[in-house]
Amino acid sequence: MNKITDFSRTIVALATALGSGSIAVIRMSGPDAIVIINRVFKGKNLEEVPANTIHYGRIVDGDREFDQVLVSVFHTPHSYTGENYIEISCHANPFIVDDIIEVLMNHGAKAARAGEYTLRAFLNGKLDLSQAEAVAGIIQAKSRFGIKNSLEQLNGKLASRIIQMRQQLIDILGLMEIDLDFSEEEIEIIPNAQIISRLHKIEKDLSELKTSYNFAKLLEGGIHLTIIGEPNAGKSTLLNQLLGENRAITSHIPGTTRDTIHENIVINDVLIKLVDTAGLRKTRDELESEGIKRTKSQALQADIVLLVVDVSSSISDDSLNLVKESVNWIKGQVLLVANKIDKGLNQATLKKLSFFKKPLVSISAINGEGLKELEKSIVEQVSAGFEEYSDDLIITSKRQTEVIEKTTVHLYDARHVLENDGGFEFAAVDLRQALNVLGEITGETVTDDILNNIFANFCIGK
Ligand SMILES: Nc1nc2c(ncn2[C@@H]2O[C@H](COP(=O)(O)OP(=O)(O)OP(=O)(O)O)[C@@H](O)[C@H]2O)c(=O)[nH]1
Ligand SMILES: [Mg+2]
Repeated sequence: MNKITDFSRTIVALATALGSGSIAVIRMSGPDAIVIINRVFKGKNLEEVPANTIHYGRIVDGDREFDQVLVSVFHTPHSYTGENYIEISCHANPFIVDDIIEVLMNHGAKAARAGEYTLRAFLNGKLDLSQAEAVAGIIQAKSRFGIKNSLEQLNGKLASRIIQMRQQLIDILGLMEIDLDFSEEEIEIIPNAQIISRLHKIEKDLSELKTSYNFAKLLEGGIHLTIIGEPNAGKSTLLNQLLGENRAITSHIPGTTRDTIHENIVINDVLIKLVDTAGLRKTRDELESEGIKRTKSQALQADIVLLVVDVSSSISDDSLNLVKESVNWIKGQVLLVANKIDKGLNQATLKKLSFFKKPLVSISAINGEGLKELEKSIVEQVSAGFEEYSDDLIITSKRQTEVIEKTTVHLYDARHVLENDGGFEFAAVDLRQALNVLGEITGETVTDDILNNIFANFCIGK
């Protein structure tokens, strides 16, 4: 018996969400899946039908009928789990689902644990560990971006990259071992420097993968975008325009917005968490001061800050200083937004703003002119931290990132040994560790504890 799943037992669970609906799917996998369903299925003899076929019939046990169903039949090894496997499509009523599962259990199936189908699929070599994680990733993704990444992982993109890197390590180790065999004879098979540079390259590839995780996290969690600027610059008008609704109060009176206003929008499938804030200026008003404190805190937390300036009128020295200071203390990306262009451009103001080296984004918050360009700039800012990637392979799991970190430490140690002329035999120890750890991504080298941890995060029926 395998320690983490008992392959001799047939497992059953609901695969679709619990609740009422038109159809629910119950899946059963294991050596007796077809025998068990056949005992309660009134219709064709399912033990005699060909694989990959669907059959209409009724689920009946004794004199009790439970539902009219469709049963899909798959034979080992050509199924999701690699075992004999059936799917029952029944009417989605929780009583019906419960009863059918109970009947199947009475006839020999046992309740599946969380992730047990995908675990079996992994153990039977139907998918590697990164693909198994991708299954959970697809289901849990909070954006289309997340789904796309997980789908690519399910297609084996990450796995093939990791296998390639491991092969490079195996090649290096092989050369080092040959070199050691010939060490008595003073024949150098591969120069130290060449191994060092090859290790460098692998470390760099791993580091890119690791950064991609931060990027994925940013996009999955949404981009925090804060609108700041002097009072009356048109921040609230801009928020309303981006939202397409009259959410925030706007007025010609400076200091209209006192508290922060939070709303979400989606641009190009990316969730943007918008925050409108109180205008920044020196004030004695206690309430306004509190508002300005909040503005600063929101701007500090933001991934992107829209710094709005009214470019239709002359900018005061105080306001200009405020803009300059903001650019210094903001940690995220800054977009300088030139507003109110419908009222004309004040050339002196534009000149004063030329200290800002990046192009301004010109808009009219009131009539929406330039909004599309602004949205485009926002999207460009989002992908700005991403330029260093030579391809679009993105890691979505924390576990995978940790494996990469551990691998990098071993590679660094190996390289360090070589750089200090420590000898191949010592570097090889670190390299073997790196190779071993890296294999945890695809599951080539993996312990039961790691597997239990991963699959415990799945839902029942996956
Ligand atoms: N002509 C013109 N007027 C604008 C534009 N954007 C905003 N306004 C006007 O400028 C005034 C101030 O706009 P708000 O959006 O309230 O400005 P704010 O930056 O939120 O101001 P505070 O909340 O006081 O910090 C209002 O009268 C708006 O109608 C614009 O693009 N063109
Ligand atoms: Mg406002």
